[in-house]
Amino acid sequence: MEKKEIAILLDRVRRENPLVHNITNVVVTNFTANGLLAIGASSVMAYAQEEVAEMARIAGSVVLNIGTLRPEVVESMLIAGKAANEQGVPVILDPVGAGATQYRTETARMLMEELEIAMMRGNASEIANVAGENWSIRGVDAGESSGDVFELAVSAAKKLKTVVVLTGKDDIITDGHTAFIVHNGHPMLTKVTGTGCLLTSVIGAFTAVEKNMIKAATAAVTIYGVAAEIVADNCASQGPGSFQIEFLNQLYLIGGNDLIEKMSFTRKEVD
Ligand code: ATP
Ligand code: TZP
Ligand code: MG
Ligand code: MG
Repeated sequence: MEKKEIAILLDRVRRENPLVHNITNVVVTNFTANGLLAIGASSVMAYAQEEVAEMARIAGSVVLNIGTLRPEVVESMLIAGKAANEQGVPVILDPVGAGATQYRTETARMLMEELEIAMMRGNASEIANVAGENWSIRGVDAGESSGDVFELAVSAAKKLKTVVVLTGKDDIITDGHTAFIVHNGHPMLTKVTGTGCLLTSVIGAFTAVEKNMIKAATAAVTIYGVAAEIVADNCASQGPGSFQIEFLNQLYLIGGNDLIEKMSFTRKEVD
């Protein structure tokens, strides 16, 4: 993937203004809606079983996020996911906290089984737990592990037959054969709740304008990471409150040579 292609995909998001249907958690709802608007997409949150199929059908993508799951919302996820699958609308899963409780792990696995999930985005623990490997997890945050995250992403993608986006210091995007490793990002992203969840929805926006899931995710993850780096470089106050606001501003402002110059990713063929 060329750096220029990433800038072109950002332009497409801004021109086409895709609608992302989010069934997400109560912590990140407002941040997700504002982040999607800032990058140039549109956002709707709809949860009622009476309307989710209709909403999913008119959306450019559907993002399912299990951060504060409840049985009736899980049912809505299945209805929305099936309607999206029938219509060819990509469905992205964020298995927030998978591995922390049995309910989360089983729900994430059930959604993977029942739906055609085009992509799953999570931290190493979440990906490992959905794929059936036992990594430590603390609540919704990644646990410590000495495991090889690249190997984990590749094996999870193969096993789950989906594109895996495993985030952390480096981000790995792979279908189990081709992989991109994105080096952009900043540790301040871990000091603001919902930056992972928003990233999953931003990826959703890119899947609405680019059918190649690896390209869509690599573009979204790279732009997101560069935006965080620019904020960390420019922001007068180094605290998380200012970072959160300036990050939204930067998702809106990012582009041009700055973006191209700061992008850093490598491609790796697995077999
Ligand atoms: P967690 O709850 O474990 O923080 P998450 O779902 O919030 O997980 P992250 O893995 O933190 O998701 O990814 C969110 C964003 O933060 C991504 O863009 C990722 O590249 C970035 N990120 C996470 N950790 C770091 C780090 N140590 N250095 C740079 N960027 C990071
Ligand atoms: N608790 C349930 S969902 C959630 C918390 C704190 C937000 C998690 O957001 P992220 O993006 O995974 O950090
Ligand atoms: Mg986080
Ligand atoms: Mg998360």
